Amino acid sequence: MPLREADTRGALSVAVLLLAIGFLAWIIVPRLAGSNDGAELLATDAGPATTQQLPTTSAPTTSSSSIASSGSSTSSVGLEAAPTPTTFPAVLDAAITDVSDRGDLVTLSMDVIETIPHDPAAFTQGLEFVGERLFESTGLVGQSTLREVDPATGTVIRSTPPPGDVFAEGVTEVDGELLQLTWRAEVAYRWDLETFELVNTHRYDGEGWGICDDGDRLVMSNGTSELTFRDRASFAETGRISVTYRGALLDQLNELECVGGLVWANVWKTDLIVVIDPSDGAVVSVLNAGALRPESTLDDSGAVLNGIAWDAPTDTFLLSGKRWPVTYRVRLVPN
Ligand SMILES: [Ca+2]
Repeated sequence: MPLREADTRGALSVAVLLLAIGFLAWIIVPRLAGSNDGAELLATDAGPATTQQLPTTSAPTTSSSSIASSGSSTSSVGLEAAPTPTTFPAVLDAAITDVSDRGDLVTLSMDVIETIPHDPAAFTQGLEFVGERLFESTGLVGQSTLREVDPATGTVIRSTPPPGDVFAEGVTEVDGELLQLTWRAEVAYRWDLETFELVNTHRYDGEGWGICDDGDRLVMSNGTSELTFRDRASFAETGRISVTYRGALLDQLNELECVGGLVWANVWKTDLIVVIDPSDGAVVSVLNAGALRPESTLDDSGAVLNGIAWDAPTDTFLLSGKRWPVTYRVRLVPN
């Protein structure tokens, strides 16, 4: 019967197909079960460097607490494992934890030689010595001030608010005047140092964060990786440079201090200070100042290290922070 012949042929076809599948399974399955090639290939594609670098970046040494408090550690692993590490904060984590691979970088240590009271309400944006006198700029809308502070006692000698509801930023001295930036108002105020009278204003584009005067030009930060150079009298931009750490852009540059032809910079929301060669923008030194963070500020995420003033006669630095109850005088030494 045609129907029975078709059924027989169909059954034979199914049997042949099952045999073929069984044969293939017999050949292939033992090979897969007995080899790690597949797993190794996957691991390679995923990047073995990731697994190798995890222990290094997730278990930093004694500096771990300060780095963790800066909030920079959690994202470091992924960035560190990327083929081209680029921006903050991974590169700075590397500066502290990977000392063996720091190249020409000089890490700094500090000796605290004096602890000075500091107004805990001061949201410090800039510190500047003029001779033996200390000046400070504080921020926040409605709380911004320009003030003179006794560097021995921390007592506020005098204080004045900038005009309007601006958020003040960094300050530096220029030929007997104090130049004070604002965050987003795009205006800089020039104050008479002796009278605290406003003598001039300058307009600029974008944000203002930190400023210092190297004697020939002003250096200004704006929270990016760029430093802008400006004319000391007109405030006109004369150039700019990108700041890099091992060739990677470094942003969040905040309060500045010009010392010895180099530019010192707080890196916002970290316990780190970097030293920049303004000729090429390269970071040449790093200081981890995490040990300075007052315990009473640990619950205040905005109370970060900020404020660098170099005291030339003693070659020491005053370092403080936003809403810190103390300012420290430190002497820095290369490791
Ligand atoms: Ca400064």
